[in-house]
Amino acid sequence: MLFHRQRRRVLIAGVVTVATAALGIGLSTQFAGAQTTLRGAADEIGKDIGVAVSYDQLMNNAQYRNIVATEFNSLTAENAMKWDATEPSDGNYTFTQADAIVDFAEDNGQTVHGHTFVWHQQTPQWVQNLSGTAMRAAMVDHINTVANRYEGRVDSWDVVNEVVSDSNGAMRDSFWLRAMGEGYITTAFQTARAADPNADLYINDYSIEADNAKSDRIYTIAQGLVSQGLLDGVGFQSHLILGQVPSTMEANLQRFVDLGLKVRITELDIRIGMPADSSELARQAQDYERVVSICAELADCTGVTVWGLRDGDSWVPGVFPGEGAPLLFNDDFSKKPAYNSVLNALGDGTTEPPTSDPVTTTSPPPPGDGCTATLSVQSPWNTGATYAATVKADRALTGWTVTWTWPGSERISNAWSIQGNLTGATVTGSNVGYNGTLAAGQSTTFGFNITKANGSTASVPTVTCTPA
Ligand code: 9MR
Repeated sequence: MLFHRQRRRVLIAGVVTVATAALGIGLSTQFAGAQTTLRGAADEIGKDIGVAVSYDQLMNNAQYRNIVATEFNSLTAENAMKWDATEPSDGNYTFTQADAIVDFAEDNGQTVHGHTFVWHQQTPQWVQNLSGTAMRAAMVDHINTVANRYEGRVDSWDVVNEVVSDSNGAMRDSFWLRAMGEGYITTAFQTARAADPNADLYINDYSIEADNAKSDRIYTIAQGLVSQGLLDGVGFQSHLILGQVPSTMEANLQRFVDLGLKVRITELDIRIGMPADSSELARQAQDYERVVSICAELADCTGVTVWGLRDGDSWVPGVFPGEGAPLLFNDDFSKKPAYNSVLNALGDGTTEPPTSDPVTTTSPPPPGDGCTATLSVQSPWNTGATYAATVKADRALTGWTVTWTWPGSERISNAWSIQGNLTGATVTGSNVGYNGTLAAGQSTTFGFNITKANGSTASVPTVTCTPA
């Protein structure tokens, strides 16, 4: 694609302020050590760890807000961005709930994965009753209005959701298909692309985690959209059943990556027959670890979103009576075994030190200046770029400072996992609370976005790293 989205993670000082203007409630939480939060661990490996959030809980439950802000670096509205919530009647848009969630994400330095424009559920009857031509117009207006409103604030969108049926990979027989024919999918993507060229556009579905007839159909649709430059990623919802993580999941995701696409686990939950005993919870933890590891180890997997915070927040028991306990937190906000296994899969917030031969003793790391740091351009666009940076400790460190000078007019506009004097021609920044302590040989990361002269190349200055 021509444009790449700008990462909007704005954590500059390592302090998460759990507040939104809409909520009018402020609560500062010192960001815990990287080892102790999913967010810290995910940041270190450059992945999203997301959660689907409920507007009501975000409004009314301070503990919920606090955990959403400290444990996750990405949000999806579980319901607040769907058509019935944003345009309940023709042309009457209601953004109170969606705005509050996007504000919250912004206040807490989180990305937003938008869900969803075109779905056969939670779309009001007035849309379903329209003729093909009128339905097309309503779809275009809806996507334009919602995408424009959140342009620059929502990083990626599930443009269409669940367009393939469960029977043999046939297209879903939805009111969209009946009124508009299969072209409704292309129309949706063309509209979304034009409305927000910087957002990543996804096709999202369930039961496509394995290599099967349904994922084959998604693959064919994806090929067509890729050839038109309209698709950036595939969302694998991953509403899974205990013990049934598909054996082909990794290879299946890889074949979409091989099309040049990003992949993302968009709605992860793993349900258990109730009541869940401790061995089932342990098995669930293993299943979670496997799914998150698949994403952690696949460079083009952007991240994992869990579909709700606590077990009691989940949609599962309502739809599958007798099944439940599918998420990472208990209803009292205590962590389940699956929480710890997700943390493990994300690398525990630490980069593994090089493995040493258990028989021979290893010599201490060679003496150096203490640390080295490098910058790399992740995604450039005409007037800016996102950078990833790595700081590597040559010996045990309790903190670090990096400095460099931009050769031209490049300037940092926002940064994460680093603090200091960041916005001038000479940048001087230090670790934040959770990424200063490093063992010899260990690495950590920070990142930032820059603005630059239109069309210029994003330069890669040499960085000097000094231990604290
Ligand atoms: O979790 C959502 C639940 O609160 C809603 O009642 C339901 C309505 O259909 O949608 C649930 O989320 C779904 C998501 O939007 C699309 N994939 C399946 C999810 C679970 O049903």
